[in-house]
Amino acid sequence: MAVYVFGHKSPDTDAITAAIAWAELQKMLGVDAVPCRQGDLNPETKLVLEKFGFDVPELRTDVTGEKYMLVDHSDIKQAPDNWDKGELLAVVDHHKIGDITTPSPIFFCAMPYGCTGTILRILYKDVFKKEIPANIAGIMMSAILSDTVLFKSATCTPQDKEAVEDLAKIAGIDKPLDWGMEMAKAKSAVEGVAPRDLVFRDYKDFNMSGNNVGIGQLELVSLDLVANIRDDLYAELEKVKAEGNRHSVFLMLTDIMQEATDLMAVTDDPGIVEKAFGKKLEGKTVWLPGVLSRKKQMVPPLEKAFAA
Ligand SMILES: [Mn+2]
Repeated sequence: MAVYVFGHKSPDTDAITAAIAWAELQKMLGVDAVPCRQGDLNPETKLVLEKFGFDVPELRTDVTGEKYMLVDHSDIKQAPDNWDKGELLAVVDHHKIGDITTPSPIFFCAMPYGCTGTILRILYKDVFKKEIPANIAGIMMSAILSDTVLFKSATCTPQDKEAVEDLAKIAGIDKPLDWGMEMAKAKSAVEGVAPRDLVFRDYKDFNMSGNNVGIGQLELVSLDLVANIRDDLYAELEKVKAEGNRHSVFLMLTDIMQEATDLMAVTDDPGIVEKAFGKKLEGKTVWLPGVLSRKKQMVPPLEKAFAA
């Protein structure tokens, strides 16, 4: 029986490549693992799969009656539908532990590194003692460059840098940072994309002290790219908030060269922004220097503010 491997909803490069790389390792171990995606690929992920010669994983959104594994998340809100009506066999993740539970023991591996790809390299090498195929090394390396924003993110660890160095050799990539910059440019593509698709390009829902909170992120090589569509993005955030009965919807407009985020917020309580970040909204946004990471610099202060 097939075992389906899922990254989170609104997949990013790590969610997709980790599903492929973990499924490949499972196949080496004799499991009939099939990588899946829960949504459309962003332009960066498409570029990565093309470069290293992988097909787009099949679309699946429900695991009723299926055996499955999760990578890059363990939050119910980001997992496939009916997660509790299938059998979860494994989790490999680098986020805070989520709210998924199981009735039996499973393989559960969480490490606080910058990317699931970094953990997968350790699992290949040190736990299951398998060679990493060159093309798999290429997508894992790409995911680490993406998740750590070319090593600039607060989430980046020495293990991530070591992994990129090693994986680049296996993949035959001479200058991984040059490749990372090419990926960043692809990820910045906003022209001709509907505002709704931009909001959901890299979007996650959270439950914060009983409040539905959505946080999207656009990583851009320059904020000029969105200068003309800010009002459209804001209008879309208002819609998303109303549709999902959400308390707040945030969109991080992250300038990866300036290393800062202009945080756009639609919220029932504008005070929550000041509580979390010590700065008031000015109009639609608040400027947060040094903030690149949703996981480390957005979610924890917001959760604290909501809990207070
Ligand atoms: Mn990740």
